Amino acid sequence: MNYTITLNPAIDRLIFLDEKMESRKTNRITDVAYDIGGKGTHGSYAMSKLGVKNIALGFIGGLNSDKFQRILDAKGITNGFTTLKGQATRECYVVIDHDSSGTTMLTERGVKLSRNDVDTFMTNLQKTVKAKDRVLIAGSLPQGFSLEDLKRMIRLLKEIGCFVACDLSGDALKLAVEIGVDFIKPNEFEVKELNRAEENIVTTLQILNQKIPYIVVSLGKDGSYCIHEGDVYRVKSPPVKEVNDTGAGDCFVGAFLSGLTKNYSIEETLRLASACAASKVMHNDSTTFNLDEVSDLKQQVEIIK
Ligand code: TA6
Repeated sequence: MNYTITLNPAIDRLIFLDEKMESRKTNRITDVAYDIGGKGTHGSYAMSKLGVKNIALGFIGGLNSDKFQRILDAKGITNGFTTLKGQATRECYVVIDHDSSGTTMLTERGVKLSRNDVDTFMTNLQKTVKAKDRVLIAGSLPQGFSLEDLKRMIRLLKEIGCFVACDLSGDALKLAVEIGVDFIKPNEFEVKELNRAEENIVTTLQILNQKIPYIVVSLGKDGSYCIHEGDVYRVKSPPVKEVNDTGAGDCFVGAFLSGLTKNYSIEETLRLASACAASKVMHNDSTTFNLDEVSDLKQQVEIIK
């Protein structure tokens, strides 16, 4: 079974404007829509859409859990979130203007966990996952969940024998690298931060790859680098008309894990992930991609080894 863990999920409030947002101006909203937010939930959506069974885990606030659950159900995401009484799942505001010169995202802090919340989650996780399960830990850490807790969770999953994928940033990413997980997806700036000796990007990746079997470096519109078994792949995304890039990286990760689950070759996995992310960018919410578009876009992904 595959699992995603989104410790601090969100409801994305998509705010559409006809004109570019500007300060010192009344920016008129033309439409508002809602989608699921938080990186692991998006990974779950991508896997489900590609026919890969998975369960989304994490914490949600009880005050708006109906709204959150309705979106999960509409998106077909099987889940087992832990509900925190008296708290609300955060909202993330995504501003999308008509000519789509890139979205602006504003994120709330989210839920606050007690020691008991964290300990109960770890105990349940230990009872749920089995050796060889794939577990994606993605998104920011909520208040009350420390780096020590993250270390404990990754170690627990590794001891059980799970494949541990992490889409984390900052100190959480550094910790995942230090422990040695199975998959990371830093962006090019984060790779530079991981690279204390200041070698070039390929050398850095080759060093990291001795510990981490799958590394994808996202380059936004320009595609990605992937390193696996010492081989470096430069992946160029197909050109598409961008409507909303929110969630494209998360979609890539979910599709990448789907490819691995289906035992695709690394090239086929990268082709699938890149095409799903490109299709996602053409849609105006945070999750949606289209399978017909994906099969066309797959032909246009360029991979150089
Ligand atoms: O990557 C997009 C997204 O998942 C949004 O949907 C939004 O909810 C946000 O990222 C959350 O990111 P964070 O890093 O705060 O967990």
